Amino acid sequence: MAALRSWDIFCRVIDNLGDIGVCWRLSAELASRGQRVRLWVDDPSPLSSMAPGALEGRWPGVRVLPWSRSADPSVLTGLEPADVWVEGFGCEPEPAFVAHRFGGMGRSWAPPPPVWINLEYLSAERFAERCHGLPSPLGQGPAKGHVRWFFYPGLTAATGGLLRETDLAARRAAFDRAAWLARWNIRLAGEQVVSMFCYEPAGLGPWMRERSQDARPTLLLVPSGRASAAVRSHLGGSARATEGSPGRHTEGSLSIVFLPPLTQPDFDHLLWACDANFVRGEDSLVRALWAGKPFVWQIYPQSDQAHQGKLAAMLDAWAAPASWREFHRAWNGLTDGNGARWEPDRWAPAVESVRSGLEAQPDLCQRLCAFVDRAFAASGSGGKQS
Ligand code: TRH
Repeated sequence: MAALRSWDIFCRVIDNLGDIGVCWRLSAELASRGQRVRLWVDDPSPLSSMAPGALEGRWPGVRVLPWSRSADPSVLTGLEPADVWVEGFGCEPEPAFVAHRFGGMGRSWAPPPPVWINLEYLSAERFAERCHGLPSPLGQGPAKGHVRWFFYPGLTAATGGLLRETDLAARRAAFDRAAWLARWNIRLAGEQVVSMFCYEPAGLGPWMRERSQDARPTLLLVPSGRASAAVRSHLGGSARATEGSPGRHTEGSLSIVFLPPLTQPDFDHLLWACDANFVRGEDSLVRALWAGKPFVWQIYPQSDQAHQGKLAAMLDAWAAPASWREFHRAWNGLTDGNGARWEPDRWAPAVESVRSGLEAQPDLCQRLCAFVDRAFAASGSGGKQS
């Protein structure tokens, strides 16, 4: 049983939904386990659809605060010091925030320093195991001499694991697919149902064309935003129109339903309702793993091409069969697509094997709380527990 503590989680939104998606999921899950969380974020707007009520202070255990206030002296003066700091993806808390906490160290009334964690990006590359849990001593600034710890999510026991809610398996088992689809006026008539959460993969148009000419009908469910714009750009006529044109758009055997912005739990429901899923970035990849349906991952592309090694390591970690691997390489623009076959049914056993292996491991929050407990024990301060 982990000690109950207070947490400051810092999030700067660089692009897309992943930064806030991960930081929110971590915040909400820690809170559901009794931890008290303040989430400092520079652009909280995606939370209005991802987690309704969070911005209005109606989320038990989590307070969402504007990033700018973390540098405001009048806010800092009255702020109860947190036991743990988690910065998402090296986002660096404001110098004023750090100075306020560490500047007074050594005074008789100073609280013990927080355990300061840098939560890194998910990767299956070797360095994640190598670097997970390493200290990074701060060489300058008001926190000079203190330590920040690297915490790497990952797929193995030697990493920080993956975010997973304690009630996830039970919720998935109780999920009523027909009822969820009926919310979007969908009644199935034998189609394969596929979700499409992607950037702008070159293979999207050809894949849609193939499905439209396939003997097997496909129903494509498309969440709003970049994915929706990408799919629309391959459609003709009215469906090409902007976000918000409701109803089904049909091209041959392919029909498409565009969805509004979903809550995070509903994003899971989308993945559970489908026979196969296209996902992107990191958080939706993890959700696709938990959904346990055949999926294709579009990795976030990096200008230095570092994503290529990251994709290869992930495919290795899944022991992906050849056709799954080939489809991934094509979808991520690493091949011309010749030879990549859409065969989700053949990928299903591998996905199930990865999912069940990962579910047997402790989740990220368990590992993070245990890590923090050990860090406090080693420092001799114990931290303040509630
Ligand atoms: O949005 P992303 O592409 O985020 C990416 C990656 O995280 C990448 O590593 C990062 O560097 C880059 O942004 C800047 O994909 P990701 O990570 O899957 O995050 C999407 C989140 O949005 C996920 O938490 C699910 C959530 N979501 C909803 O809650 N409702 C929705 O309707 C949709 C479409 C997504």
